[in-house]
Amino acid sequence: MAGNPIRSICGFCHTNCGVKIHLKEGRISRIEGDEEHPVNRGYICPKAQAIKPLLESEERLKYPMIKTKGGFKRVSWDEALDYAAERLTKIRDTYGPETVFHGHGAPVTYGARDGFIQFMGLFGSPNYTGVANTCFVPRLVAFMQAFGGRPEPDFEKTNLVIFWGSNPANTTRFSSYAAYDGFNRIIPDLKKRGVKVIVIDPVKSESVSFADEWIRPNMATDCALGLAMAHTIIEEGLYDKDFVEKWVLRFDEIKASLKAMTPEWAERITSVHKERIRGLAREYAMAEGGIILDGNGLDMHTNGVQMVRAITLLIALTGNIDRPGGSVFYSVVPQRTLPTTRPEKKRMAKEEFPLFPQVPFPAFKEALLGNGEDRPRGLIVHHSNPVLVQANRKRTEEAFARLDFLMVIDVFPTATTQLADLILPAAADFEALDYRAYSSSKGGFLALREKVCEPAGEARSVFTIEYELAKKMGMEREYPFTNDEEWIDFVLKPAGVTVEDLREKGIIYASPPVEYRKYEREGFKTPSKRIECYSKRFESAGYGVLPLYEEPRESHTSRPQLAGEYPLIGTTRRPAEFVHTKLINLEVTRRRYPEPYAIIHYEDGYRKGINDNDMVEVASPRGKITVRAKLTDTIGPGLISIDFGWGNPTDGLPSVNTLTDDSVWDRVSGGYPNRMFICEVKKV
Ligand SMILES: Nc1nc2c(c(=O)[nH]1)N[C@H]1C(S)=C(S)[C@@H](COP(=O)(O)OP(=O)(O)OC[C@H]3O[C@@H](n4cnc5c(=O)[nH]c(N)nc54)[C@H](O)[C@@H]3O)O[C@H]1N2
Ligand SMILES: Nc1nc2c(c(=O)[nH]1)N[C@H]1C(S)=C(S)[C@@H](COP(=O)(O)OP(=O)(O)OC[C@H]3O[C@@H](n4cnc5c(=O)[nH]c(N)nc54)[C@H](O)[C@@H]3O)O[C@H]1N2
Ligand code: SF4
Ligand SMILES: [Mo]
Repeated sequence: MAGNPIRSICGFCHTNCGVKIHLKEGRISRIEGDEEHPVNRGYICPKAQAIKPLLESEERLKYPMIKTKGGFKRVSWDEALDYAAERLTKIRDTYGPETVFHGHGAPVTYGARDGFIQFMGLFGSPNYTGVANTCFVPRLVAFMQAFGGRPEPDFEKTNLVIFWGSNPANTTRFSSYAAYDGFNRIIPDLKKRGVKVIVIDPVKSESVSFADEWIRPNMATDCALGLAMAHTIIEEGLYDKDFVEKWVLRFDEIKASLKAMTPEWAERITSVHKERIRGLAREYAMAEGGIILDGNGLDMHTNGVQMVRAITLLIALTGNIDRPGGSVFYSVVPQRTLPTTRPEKKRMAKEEFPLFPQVPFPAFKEALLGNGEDRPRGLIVHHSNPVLVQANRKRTEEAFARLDFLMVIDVFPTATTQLADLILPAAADFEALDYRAYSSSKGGFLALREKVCEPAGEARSVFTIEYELAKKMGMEREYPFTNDEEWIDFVLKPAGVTVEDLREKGIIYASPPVEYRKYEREGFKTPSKRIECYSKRFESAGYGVLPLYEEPRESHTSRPQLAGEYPLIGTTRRPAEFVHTKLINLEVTRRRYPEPYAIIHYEDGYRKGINDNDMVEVASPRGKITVRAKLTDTIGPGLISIDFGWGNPTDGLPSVNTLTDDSVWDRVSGGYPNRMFICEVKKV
């Protein structure tokens, strides 16, 4: 660390904005956006003001703790790591290394992405699980099969933007990992250029405020909407014929399969008027460079992967792939991936979920609750809060109670650390070195998350914890790094950039600027080198060679016997003021957003005798929670939206995932329907 202010990057969300941290007498005095950082160009969102309160919070975990009969007991690092080594070794010797799992959270930082990954490889377990079933990876699976990669939106050159199941007004998630010279300028720039913005969302989200048009399909019916758009595009001859002929595999079969999927058919499923579906299809097909930005609203449904397959079809038919203004493949900074050693054992549930790159959480959870001899025995949770973020909190807790050993590495006490056998305190962002790679039209670049202060109490950086534990278990010789700086230097070797370089130069570009239509040179990265919306890989995995609309698996139609008792559909919301379960416990955030709300339409409120600000009980087949009602018209009658994030011991408020369903999931990705559950609400 050097200088004042210190240039670093915020890691609260995936946007990873550049920040300048001013110090006064060794303590943070002020935080501002870094105008030289291409992600934010000086802008920072209000959440960044939580950096100092988080680092200085009295609630932080400050030393290792072991669970005893009388509660948690403070221990030294030496005792803690001896204990972990002993428990993990015992599991390995008794049941095999593959019965120890790794549970990760959203990879908002690369520390979160890479922590304990090398450890797992050397320990001998291929079993990684975590939040991937709820976030991004269900969409990634559909994109990988179709195009061999996940494209980024080319906002700079586009002529039409469709935010489909995404709400960047709250989440700042305008891309997966790309930078656009200030994300806060994207919308104003689109407006200045007269580019139309459309939002497709069952809820009137905050992003509707800057949209020119809002399309409101019924929850989880987007696949039908997309297929009917594809039908229209083909029927009206609006597809890019030259492109399709050359690059889209089996167009004739695609065309035949879409024959019956008319806008009339889709209107009955989605409630979107047939002429609006036709209009939307025409606009997208004729935009000469249009973007569909798929969002997290599509992940947490039992038919989410099929929705995104329909979206890939629209992108393919219109040729909006890797061309100016469409969905493009920016270059990526080359990095080494961990672990460096792949265990021989096959990952669990690979046959059931052949297209998913890890063990989907439902497969892990059901195995844990089952009686198989090979069931999971140990879990290392790093940077995640699975008890609150996966469906059906109570059953997740029951499952975790069956683990022989649960080790949780976190910065605060959480609903998950409460169940742990061993809690290890982690250094937070700015207390340890980290880095980040971004894509952009000017090329892929790197930035350093510089350390600003010492970790709270005895907290340690994750790579220090990992290496020290590996040492205790005699695995250190195969470690390519022993601390944070060496980790970064190791993974950035292919880019030829070191921590020292980043300290000296700040932002470093390390891969080439955008090149459109790379497929003309090298084809797509699929087995056939062409676009595989018609997918033999999906078919051989048992899912249908082409996308098909499937009824959501927790709806009134699929559960008619429960429809009377639970006549409403519940969904969950992600407020802008915090990130998942993070920041909620801090006074700065609590002042702005004190508690979770149930957002209910005026009509439902009137019918049920509920007034604004009343406390209401929301019940689902899994359980009940009591929250405050907000009556609005941002949601349609029959739908109720509950804020997601609470439920930690530090807030003592209810978690919406007490209500969500873990008995059904997306067959491809294990996606739980966390955004859709049947429920009832009454005044308390
Ligand atoms: N402030 C803040 N920022 C964050 C996060 C956070 O928690 N807080 N989380 C980060 C993470 S991990 C992620 S994954 C991203 C997510 O960011 P986005 O991809 O922008 O997704 P969400 O904000 O979850 O918005 C999803 C929208 O989809 C809608 N939706 C729900 N079901 C359906 C459906 O069936 N069809 C359609 N069309 N829409 C549907 C919801 O009503 C919601 O408005 O945000 C990141 N940024
Ligand atoms: N109903 C419903 N469920 C959802 C969602 C939803 O919208 N609705 N969203 C889903 C999505 S998209 C996602 S990504 C997941 C999010 O799931 P998670 O990523 O598991 O959720 P977070 O709350 O971000 O948990 C991160 C944990 O890491 C800790 N932490 C913070 N900084 C550090 C650090 O530097 N080191 C370590 N070791 N720990 C740290 C935090 O204290 C927190 O406990 O939730 C999913 N679940
Ligand atoms: S929380 Fe705000 S400041 Fe931090 S990375 Fe996300 S958008 Fe940027
Ligand atoms: Mo996420």
